[in-house]
Amino acid sequence: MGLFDIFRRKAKPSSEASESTVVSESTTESLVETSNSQTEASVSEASRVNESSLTTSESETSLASGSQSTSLSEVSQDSLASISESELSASEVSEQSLEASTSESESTETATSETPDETVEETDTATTEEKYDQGLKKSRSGFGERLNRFLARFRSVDEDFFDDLEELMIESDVGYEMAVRLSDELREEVKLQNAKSTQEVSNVIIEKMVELYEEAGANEDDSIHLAEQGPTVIMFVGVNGAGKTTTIGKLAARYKQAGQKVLLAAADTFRAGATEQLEVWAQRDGVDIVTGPENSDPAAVVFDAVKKAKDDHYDILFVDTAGRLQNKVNLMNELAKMKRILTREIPSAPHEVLLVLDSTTGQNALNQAKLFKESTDVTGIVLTKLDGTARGGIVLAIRNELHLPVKFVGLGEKVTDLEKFDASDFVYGLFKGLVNVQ
Ligand SMILES: Nc1nc2c(ncn2[C@@H]2O[C@H](COP(=O)(O)OP(=O)(O)OP(=O)(O)O)[C@@H](O)[C@H]2O)c(=O)[nH]1
Ligand SMILES: [Mg+2]
Repeated sequence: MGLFDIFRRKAKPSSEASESTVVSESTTESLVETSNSQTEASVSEASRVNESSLTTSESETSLASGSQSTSLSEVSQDSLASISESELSASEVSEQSLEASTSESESTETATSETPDETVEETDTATTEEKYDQGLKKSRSGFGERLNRFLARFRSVDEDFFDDLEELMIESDVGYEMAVRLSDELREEVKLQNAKSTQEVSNVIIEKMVELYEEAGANEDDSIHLAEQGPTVIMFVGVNGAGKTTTIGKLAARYKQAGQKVLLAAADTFRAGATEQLEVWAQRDGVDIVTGPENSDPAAVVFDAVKKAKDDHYDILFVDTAGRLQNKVNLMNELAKMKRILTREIPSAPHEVLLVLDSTTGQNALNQAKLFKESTDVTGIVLTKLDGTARGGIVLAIRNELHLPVKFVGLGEKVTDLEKFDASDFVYGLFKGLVNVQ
């Protein structure tokens, strides 16, 4: 669907736009329904052989510092592609990289005290569109309005214009590759459409951005894969502080409300207080949880949980994992071990391995994603804290550089602040007010 179709449809008053309710539908029912219809969808993302390689220590430093590193090109040829999920060989994995990337978030050790202050019963009347609208406020002013100011300043669309536009795009986290491609294609497009006024040029830019975005995601499957029968198992991975536990808390509430029997596995036995944090969510959501002692083997928790899920006929099992172990080898080995146990008990499990990324960390989140993708079969992304970043362009970079579907977005800290990713809602939330559809 073209950009202007999205804007025309959404701009209609809701009484006229019966169609738009389909897009903005965010009920848990629709969530579950969509997923059900996709049960046999392939895990092609997961099985795709990864050709890129592990970042070297230079880029690890940048991971640790959270800097806007451009060291993606500085990768070693130390590829992880050959490592099968069950045979993660310690010698082939860089010891420090995840340690470095995770140690930056020491402060989130206190996350235990940050328990959800909402209950599931809380009524939330905001529609998906309103939530995107609210959640993308910062990005809109940071990215969208910056674009607007930039356009207003320019008198002629010349080389300087495209250079500056490219820079603005990179600063907005759309990714280097995307920024360059965008400005290249825009050169042609602006000429082709004979765009002269600020509004015309703005429309062309945004339209092109959406076009490239849609093109990059043509084969993406953003549905949630459910088990054909028996429990669906969804594992959450990602560095500490990314929002794994919070996302599980939010999702569990949604599935519970949709009438599903939900079980949580507190397989982060590493961080002090992590189990208690998930227990608080379980209690508030009114769902069951399997826990283990601190520092015990997380795979044992996973084993107990998957057995319980099978024996007691749960519909869905969410597995929370540690964001940090002593080093990357341990973390990746733990994840592989958990997956092996799940697969032994339920051959089709895990049905999803969702990588949780903190959008406020920009390029750093992308670097982390590349590391995880190389050593774990990630099936999709949960992009959290979109409400806290002014650079929503990261959604474009994820699609363009990672080729992993964003399946959910976190738009706030409340239990209701999680939405299934909807490209139309996202684009509209980001550029609303900047595009003239007359
Ligand atoms: N604003 C905002 N905050 C979020 C969102 N998702 C998570 N958070 C906050 O991010 C912080 C860390 O979230 P956690 O869920 O504890 O992160 P985690 O990945 O489980 O971290 P570890 O358990 O340390 O590995 C918490 O304060 C959450 O409330 C979001 O979408 N928006
Ligand atoms: Mg956690």
